[in-house]
Amino acid sequence: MKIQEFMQEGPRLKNQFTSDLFFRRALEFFLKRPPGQEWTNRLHQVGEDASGKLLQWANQAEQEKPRHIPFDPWGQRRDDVLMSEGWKNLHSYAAEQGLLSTGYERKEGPASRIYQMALLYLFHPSSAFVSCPLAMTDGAARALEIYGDRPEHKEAFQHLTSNRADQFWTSGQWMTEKIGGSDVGQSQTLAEVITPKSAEVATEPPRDFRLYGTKWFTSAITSQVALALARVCGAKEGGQGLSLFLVHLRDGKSGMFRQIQVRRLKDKLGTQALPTAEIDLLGTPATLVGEEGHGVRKIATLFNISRIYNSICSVASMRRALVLASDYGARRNVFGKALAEWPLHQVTMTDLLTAKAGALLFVFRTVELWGKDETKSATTEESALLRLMITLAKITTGKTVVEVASEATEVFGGAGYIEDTGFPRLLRDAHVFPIWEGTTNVLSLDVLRAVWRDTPFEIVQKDVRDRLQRAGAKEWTSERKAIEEQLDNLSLWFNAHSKNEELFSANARGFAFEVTSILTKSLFLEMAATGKSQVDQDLARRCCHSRSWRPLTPENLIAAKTISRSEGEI
Ligand code: MFK
Repeated sequence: MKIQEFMQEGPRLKNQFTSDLFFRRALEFFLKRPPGQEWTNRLHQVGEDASGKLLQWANQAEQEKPRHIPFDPWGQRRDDVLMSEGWKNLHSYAAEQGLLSTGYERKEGPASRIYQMALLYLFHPSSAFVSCPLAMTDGAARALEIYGDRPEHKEAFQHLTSNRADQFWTSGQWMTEKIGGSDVGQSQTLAEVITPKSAEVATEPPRDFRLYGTKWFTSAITSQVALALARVCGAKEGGQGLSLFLVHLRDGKSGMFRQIQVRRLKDKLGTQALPTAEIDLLGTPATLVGEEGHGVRKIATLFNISRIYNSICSVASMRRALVLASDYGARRNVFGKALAEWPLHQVTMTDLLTAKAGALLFVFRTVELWGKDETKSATTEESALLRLMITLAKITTGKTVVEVASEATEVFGGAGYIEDTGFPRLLRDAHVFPIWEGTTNVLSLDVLRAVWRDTPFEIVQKDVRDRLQRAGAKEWTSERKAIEEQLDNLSLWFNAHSKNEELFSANARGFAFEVTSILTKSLFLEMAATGKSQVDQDLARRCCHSRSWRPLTPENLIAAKTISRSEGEI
């Protein structure tokens, strides 16, 4: 007797642009019209490649991990970092498809960043984290555009924003040191001035330095340039005493590092195709970018852009996890019917898809403001809102992607736990998002800094109320009321407690999620009320009536102190 062997079909990936109807409607919502034909073709192409050749290159990059060769056979220091062809192809593709240049050509005016981030959204999940060097490159380009004042800064800017693979450079961001990545103001790297020739002394302050110190997390060590923080010898302590420097990593002729030694590549939980290194700066030549000082403020330009990338890539990873899980749900037969037909699975997926859709709206709203701000078409309130929303987007999407990746992996049962299905990698990679460019708690404290200094809470209130007004149709009255009530409760809490630093900071995470929730609901509502899609209406109803936050009271805080300090007792 021949037993017919059961074969489970794996999930399949279709064109990632054409099949993502919610994303397409969201783009129209923010662009206020469908993308033109030329853009539709570009997005279609990247969507197609994301399920084809990009995926193959990414798999190659993951299999042939970066290798550090510290010495040549004769003992001479080399510090070569060998990368796979797949990785290099992904770099070239990113340049040629305008993943960077679109943001700087600004052909679409304020909407240019929306188009650029749409490309990133499609590219990232099949990019083996080439998206990480792109994030830093974009941030560095913007910092050089604002602060760069030397011919070499302008030249680097041209390369960083080029759409020609043979001209395109990437940039590192050298910030984190052994003392950690959070308290940047404690950075210990020193910048020693290179004594200028006597003729220059009288005319301008010194610009050429040598850097000495250790940078502890330098992703993309294969980049051509990096922006680094260092303290000019004798400058004051803290973030204001730091300055921003441009480093050209390699000697133009020999291709060797310029007074840089790679200690080792990091052995990371995920993002293993990405060459993240520990490096020693041993008198590395560097030029000062802008005036001396205010390094943290200057590098904030860079890390804010990386945080936007982080948020877009988080949502893109959620999409990848969920589109695979959805496809699999239709193929997988269990207890007599398709997995997708089981009510509990449907509810589980609905929660995840709603979370992903909300996150997508929130980050693209952030991107909309970013594009307006950069092209000087934002109002003062919009620029202030952007400052807060970048941090909120990073906090909330970084947390959500971990949950979504974990749940989506579970949809596959034991298969999701097997390495070559790709799910373990997706899960490991997801964990970088809440850490890369600032942890959840550090950024939650940044939310306090934002509402105290830069984004008065009234700006959030006004943005929500304006949006609710635009979603004014009668059939949405109960959703509007639900959002208004949530906003009123939060406003009351904010007015009562925002000056109590200890209580506010203990509640910072909950507060960040609550503000994000309210803004997201208002976006869902406007999109549903002004559009025609039944799915969007269902999503809006589900999201708008979801539960809201319960802040910690002073009594809870006292209990939290006791519990958290119990030193192993619990
Ligand atoms: C895919 C990758 C895989 C590789 C693995 C990665 C593993 C992770 C490796 C890392 O370490 S990533 C780096 C993570 N670190 C960060 O992202 C930094 C986190 N810390 C913060 O964000 C702190 O809030 C901050 C360092 C900014 C606090 O520093 P300070 O010196 O206490 O800030 P301060 O005095 O409040 O602000 C200094 C200036 O910066 C002010 O401007 P002024 O100089 O004009 O007064 C602020 O307005 C400005 N500023 C601070 N935060 C800002 C900002 N401006 C805009 N946006 C912000 N968010």
